Amino acid sequence: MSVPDATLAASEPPLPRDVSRPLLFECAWEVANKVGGIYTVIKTKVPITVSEFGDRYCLIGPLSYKSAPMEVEPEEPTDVHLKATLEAMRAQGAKALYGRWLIDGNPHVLLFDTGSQYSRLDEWKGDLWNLAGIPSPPNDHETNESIVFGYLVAWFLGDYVSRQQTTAVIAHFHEWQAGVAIPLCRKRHIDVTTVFTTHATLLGRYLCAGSVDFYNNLQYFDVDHEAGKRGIYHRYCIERSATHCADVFTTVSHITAYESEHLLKRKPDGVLPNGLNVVKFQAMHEFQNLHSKSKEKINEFVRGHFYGHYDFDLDNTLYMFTAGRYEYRNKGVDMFIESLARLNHKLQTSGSTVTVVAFIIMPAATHSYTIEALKGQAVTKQLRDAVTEIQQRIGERLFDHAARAHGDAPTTPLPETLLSSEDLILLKRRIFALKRNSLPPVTTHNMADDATDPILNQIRRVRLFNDASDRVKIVFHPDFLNSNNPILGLDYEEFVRGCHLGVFPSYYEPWGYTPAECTVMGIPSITTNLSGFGCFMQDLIEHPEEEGCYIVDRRSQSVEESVTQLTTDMFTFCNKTRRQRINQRNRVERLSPLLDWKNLGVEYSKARQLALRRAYPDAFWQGQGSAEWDEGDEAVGYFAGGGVDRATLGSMPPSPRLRGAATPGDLGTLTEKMQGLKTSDYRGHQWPSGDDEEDFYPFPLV
Ligand code: G6P
Ligand code: 1S3
Repeated sequence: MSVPDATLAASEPPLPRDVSRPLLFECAWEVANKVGGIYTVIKTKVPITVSEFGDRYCLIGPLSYKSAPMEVEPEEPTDVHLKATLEAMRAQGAKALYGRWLIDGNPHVLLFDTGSQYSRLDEWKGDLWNLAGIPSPPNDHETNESIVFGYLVAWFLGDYVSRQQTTAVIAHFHEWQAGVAIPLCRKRHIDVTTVFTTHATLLGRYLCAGSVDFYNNLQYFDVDHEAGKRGIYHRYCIERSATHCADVFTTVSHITAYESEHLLKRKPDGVLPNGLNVVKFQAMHEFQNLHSKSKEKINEFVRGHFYGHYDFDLDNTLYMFTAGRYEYRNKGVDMFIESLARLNHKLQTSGSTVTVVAFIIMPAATHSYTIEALKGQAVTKQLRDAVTEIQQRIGERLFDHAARAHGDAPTTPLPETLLSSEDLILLKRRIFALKRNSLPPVTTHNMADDATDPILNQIRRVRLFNDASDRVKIVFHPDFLNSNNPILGLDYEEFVRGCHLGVFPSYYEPWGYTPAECTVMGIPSITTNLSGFGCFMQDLIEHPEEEGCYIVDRRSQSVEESVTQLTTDMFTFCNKTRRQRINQRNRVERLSPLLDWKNLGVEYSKARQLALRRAYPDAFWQGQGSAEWDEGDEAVGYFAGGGVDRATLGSMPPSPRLRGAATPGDLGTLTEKMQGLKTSDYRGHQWPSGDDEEDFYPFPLV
């Protein structure tokens, strides 16, 4: 079959498109389809994008018949051209769901059923090879999905702009899975302007997961060879072609910009840091109350999990956690566990009375909950029920005794008249059930691969087995959290609020939503200067650690030194008083405006404006477009930046000292300014530049 819209798309529009009120299609595999971090980016960004584009905004994603009914309310398109395009596509068998995504902002959403066009897979694979030289092996399901999805999106865009010829269209794509449409738009001359945002690079993720000194050697990698060796050459080709064919190429942090320049061979036009929807409570202390309430739920779990060995004081116990995609080395779990072992030693030798319970929340393949973990919750529940029952009976006896008090009868009841022998027997039975011969388990689930699981093996290596003498206890929960779970029954947000410290010592982390989420909930966190978020905070705040945002240097010191720094940071935290912890939470929470889409959304606006200028330069010369855009001067308007509202960063407790030029315009770094940067000028660090490039491959191949 010839590509349905190829001829239509190639025809020239009769008049220049209006760039002042463009339409925006934002396309990602995670639109209405939760897989990982990109879902959070897209979903939380919707309100700010809707406030800018209103009905001119539509998201495009894959159609999952399982999740769509919960996520989307079907609707007839009001845009006649869009309606006609979908009808034309349907007539050729392409199925799609159009409607409103049921999230904050209620945007239009268009979901394509890739299954409806699998019959064209081979033909499209051949076309992709002929058109862009991108190969595709037969059995890579994820790539096949991406190809069918990409062809459907390009088909849609091509047909749509052949009907709607008056208004400029921006198509913004996220990550390689949505990238196939970009070279198609370019090769077919589809009259849209494209932005490609990468949230990581394929090769970066793979290389870092191995034992390579990644950051010191980025400029030396033979990218094709490395991709081929890992069996991802075809995916890499899609990613690289999307990067190069897009009008504007962006990423989420400077560290990933540096990585992209070397691995994808294009310097990004700008950095679009990830934001969040920051919810401000009416009462300042409300988030502190939420901490207390959520902590009580975690206390409840801990009482059950450590039954029989619950010999520590919960009032003097701190909850630390790490969470995220199970990437053992990339997310720094190796370093976290090693540092916990050292922290344990430090707390023991310093005679500290503090207990730390460290949670690792990372989904892995499991069979079920362990019997021990379930039993722990059951026996403590039985104990609580028994105590409630006895309490009730004591209350009744006490009332009875008081009601019958008269004359010379003693007003104070004897204890044995209140607590009957039956009560005592019940209590003893429940206490007896709490006895156990084994230590509290380090994991809540039966792992599918217990013997080779890297987290369990590291715990075994450092011997953190929840012994009574251990001041640091470990709970590995290899599943997502959910308030309906029988064990640790809390939603993720509730869990984070109840903890004291998030620890994310990542080695590979383009952005890092986990510490950002901690910050907006007022929970201190530790991250690294190899994470986009860590570098971002370090750039903006003079002394991030004083604000409860600890940043471990994993860039300029040895692994041993980084582990020592992480251990010291955790130990310092353990020595804080409750008052100091409360203060620190207040200070952390005050940083949240820095992460609010209300401030960071402007970076996306800038990228879109640049895309319009690149695709329709004449429109800007003719005085069209945003009034803020002066001829030839991209530094005016959006680029000037609005400035973070420092008033909201407040006066009490002491406001964080921001570095001088902290405006949204400075947060992201931009386009032409970015192009002028030398490699070594990326924010956050002095990176090795190509200047001192040596002609050898200086580390072992893995
Ligand atoms: C919040 C509550 C306080 C509580 C404190 C516990 O700030 O408002 O009432 O005492 O949390 O803090 P901690 O760090 O000990 O969990
Ligand atoms: C990626 O998800 P990940 O955890 O695989 O995208 C996220 C959103 O941009 C980002 O926060 C994260 O660092 C990346 O790694």
